[in-house]
Amino acid sequence: MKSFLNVQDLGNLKAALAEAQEIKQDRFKYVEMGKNKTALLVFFNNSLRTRLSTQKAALNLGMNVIVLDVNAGAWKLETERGVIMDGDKSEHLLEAIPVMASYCDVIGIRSFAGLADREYDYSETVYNQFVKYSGKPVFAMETATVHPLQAFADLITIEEHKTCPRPKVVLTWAPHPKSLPQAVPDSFAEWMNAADVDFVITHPEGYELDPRFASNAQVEYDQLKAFEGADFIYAKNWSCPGVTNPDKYGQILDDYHKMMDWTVSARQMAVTNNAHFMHCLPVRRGMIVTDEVIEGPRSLVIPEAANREISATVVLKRILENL
Ligand code: AN0
Ligand code: CP
Repeated sequence: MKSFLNVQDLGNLKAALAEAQEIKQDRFKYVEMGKNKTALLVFFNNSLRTRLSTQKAALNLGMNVIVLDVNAGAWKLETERGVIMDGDKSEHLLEAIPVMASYCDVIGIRSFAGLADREYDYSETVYNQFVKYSGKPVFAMETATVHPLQAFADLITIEEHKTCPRPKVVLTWAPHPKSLPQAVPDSFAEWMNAADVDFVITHPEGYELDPRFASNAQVEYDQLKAFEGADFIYAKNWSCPGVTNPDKYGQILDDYHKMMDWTVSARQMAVTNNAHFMHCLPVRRGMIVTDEVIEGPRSLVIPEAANREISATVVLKRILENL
């Protein structure tokens, strides 16, 4: 594997899920594989889980790890070509990428959507420059439009907790005070469409996800109706993807105070099939979900986060196999 952005990069999903379980049984099984190989993890944005779980995954495989927080200690990087660099950015990605690549064998990138220019974000400008100019395998640790390590961990978690062959999985929008990227719901939708689940998306009008990720997934604008009989509820806020309303791209469409009936609470969970609650974290309690639901016996947020180590180990292993 030379690049990890989309579900297809992993090939057969059932085989990848089996490999995840093999690694979960013995996370150091392939500790010899990464000997004298170095993973560089580049963060343009904050992280708790991705930072720790990806480092742990690299250590499971016997790799060395270097972590760079671009905005805390490195030179501020210009990412657009052709600009006169007279602002606060001291170095261009076009030099920084080959330099960083010279010190490592694999590069992970966290670079969120700017949410100002849809075309810039949806063409994965920053990630693709790393692919083009590093000459090394590159994997997404949440880029402008995708978060595949999260979606893979989510799928592993659903596989572990499902009690029927084809569970009903509902992705629900929930309120948030700040504009957030669409990467998590984009990837979740893409991966659920590829998995053996009955998938429904629910959100207020105007938040339609890009069809390259949502594809033909069923959209139900009535949240309570969508929740009926669900086995898994996956909550997430996202800003306007600008599909039906390009001028609103990256914006919050209605003041969150008016949207608080979308907060996942016992009221909606009551119509589900005793559904598990999922969220990628970090989560704002009282906005996305009530304390009662996230602390309740059906909440999977902690095992879900723990599975990030497993998804990252499988992905790094696949990359190492092809170095
Ligand atoms: C980010 C997002 O919504 O994309 C990261 C989630 C994993 N969340 C925040 O910025 C709060
Ligand atoms: N879920 C997730 O990616 O969390 P972090 O932003 O803390 O890495």
